[in-house]
Amino acid sequence: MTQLHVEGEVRSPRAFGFAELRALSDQIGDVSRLIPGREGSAIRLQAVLEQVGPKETARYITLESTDGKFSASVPLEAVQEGIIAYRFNDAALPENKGGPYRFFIPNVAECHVGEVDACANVKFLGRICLSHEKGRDVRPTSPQAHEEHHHKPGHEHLD
Ligand SMILES: Nc1nc2c(c(=O)[nH]1)N[C@H]1C(S)=C(S)[C@@H](COP(=O)(O)O)O[C@H]1N2
Ligand SMILES: [Mo]
Repeated sequence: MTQLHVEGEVRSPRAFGFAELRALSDQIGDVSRLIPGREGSAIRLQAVLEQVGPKETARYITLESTDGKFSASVPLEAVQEGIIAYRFNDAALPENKGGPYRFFIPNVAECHVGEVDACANVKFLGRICLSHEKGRDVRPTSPQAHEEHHHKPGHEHLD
């Protein structure tokens, strides 16, 4: 089963599966209460980070898809409220919802408005890496690039 790897500038890098995330406290039973229109249950990013112990040097968080094709890197401080959706009806979050692990930033700006935007809501999340310098970021940077991005096969907006 796919696992979520959390590594980089942390004291105890480790991987989490459904059961490990389910066992943490700070569960969010209904994602739609934080992010209207989105379904499923989630765990707070902070609860996951507590397990690995970020080092003081960590300033950026890079969120990478399992296939390695998509990656966003944003200041750690800006995503304190971030959540990882991983559960739907007590089973793994399905792929059509960005599962098995999907990052969401509540109340985030629209695409291309500021450094942290909805483009950083990484689907099919496979790796979280903390670092001192900004990491790999392939988010589209212009409205045109964004338009093209969403016309690539397999990158349509999800339900
Ligand atoms: N793995 C992956 N995550 C991704 C993307 C992608 O292409 N691949 N696109 C991003 C962009 S640019 C946006 S705007 C949002 C769109 O999410 P939605 O389809 O759920 O609305 O997903 C983000 N997460
Ligand atoms: Mo986007």
